[in-house]
Amino acid sequence: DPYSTDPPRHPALKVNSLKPFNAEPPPAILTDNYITPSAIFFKRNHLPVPRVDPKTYRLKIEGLPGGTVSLTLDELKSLFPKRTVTATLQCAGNRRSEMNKVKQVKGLNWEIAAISNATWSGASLRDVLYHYGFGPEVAAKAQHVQFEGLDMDVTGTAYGASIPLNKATSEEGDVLLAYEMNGEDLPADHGFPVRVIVPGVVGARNVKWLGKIVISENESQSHWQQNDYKGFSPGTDWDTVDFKSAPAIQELPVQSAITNLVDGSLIDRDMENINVKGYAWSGGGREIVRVDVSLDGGKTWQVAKLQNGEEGDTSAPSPPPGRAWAWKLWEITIPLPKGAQELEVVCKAVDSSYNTQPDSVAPIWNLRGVLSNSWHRVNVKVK
Ligand code: MTE
Ligand code: MO
Repeated sequence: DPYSTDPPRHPALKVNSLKPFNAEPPPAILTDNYITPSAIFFKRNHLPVPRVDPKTYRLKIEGLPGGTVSLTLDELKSLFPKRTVTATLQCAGNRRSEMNKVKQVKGLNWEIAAISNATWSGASLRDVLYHYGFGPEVAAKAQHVQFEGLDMDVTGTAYGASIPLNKATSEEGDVLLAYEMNGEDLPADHGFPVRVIVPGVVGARNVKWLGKIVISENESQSHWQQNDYKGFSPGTDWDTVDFKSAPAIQELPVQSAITNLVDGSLIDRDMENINVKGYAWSGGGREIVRVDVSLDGGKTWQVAKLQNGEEGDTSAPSPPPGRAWAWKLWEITIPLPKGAQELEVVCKAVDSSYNTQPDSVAPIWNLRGVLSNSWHRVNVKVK
């Protein structure tokens, strides 16, 4: 069994698939902390977890003028300043289960917690590339940076993905070769000893157990870059889909969800107020500027209070424009409407480009069930 060396996992996780391991935390605990504890951070593996010996680990870099670079873990840690970024990762399939209710899609049935937030520390990819000779001559010929994992399928094919060269090499891209998560060595499930963190970009490009970086004219040719993680029209089916016709997902659209209320649950009619909590995040470093909450399915709205650091921490600075990589948690207390027997609680977020979420799932339905970001709706009964 290639999965026999997978690490132990936290029992609170809701498992979507055991081999490979895919799991999300219960929504109610997801937003207990601004920084998600690593043990309950969602886990999305396509393959068995590779067990990498940090002493013999080498990170290879191809496509620079001096030929292939081979870096040890110690070199990565000692030659480059350690930088820390707080960044939210979200799987393209987060909230896929809501698409499944409209019409069956192909993929893991994620609910609302294939998203988590951590602090990541490591070397800046930009620093490393410039150190080994990246410059205008390389930039003139290349457009993409490919990443290859050390995890492999039975045919020996490794997980792979790529990002645009400019994201990888610009100062404002904040791309990390991370060796720490939440102040500790990366856990086995999250890419030990090194993973790439591409803030603002879909989880799939944040390659774990990083073995190789290739600066190239081409995108990664991997299945996951070419034939997966792309969006299509609701009218496209498996007989007509042409994966070459759509771009690979990079930056994700604006997202939010309610975490403290369960669909179909009861609330006591004697309660004065209802408290609604959740998360909100947008891709591409676009900051969440507002979250609207409705108790009547979207007829009337109120604005939630945003939190961009641990609760009670009023010193959390606003990120520089275009570099808001971390989610915001939000909360609102609303008087319980008199006489209401049922509430349709809804949230929607607005990002710094004034993008907002679509109101329903059907118009954004797609056969792979990705990019599911419609208004999050939870029905509760008042008794
Ligand atoms: N990297 C490797 N090497 N293998 C993988 O299966 N899964 C990707 C990405 N990086 C994956 C990978 C996907 S689809 C997501 S959503 C994120 O890792 C999940 O990261 P996490 O498990 O740390 O939450
Ligand atoms: Mo993913």
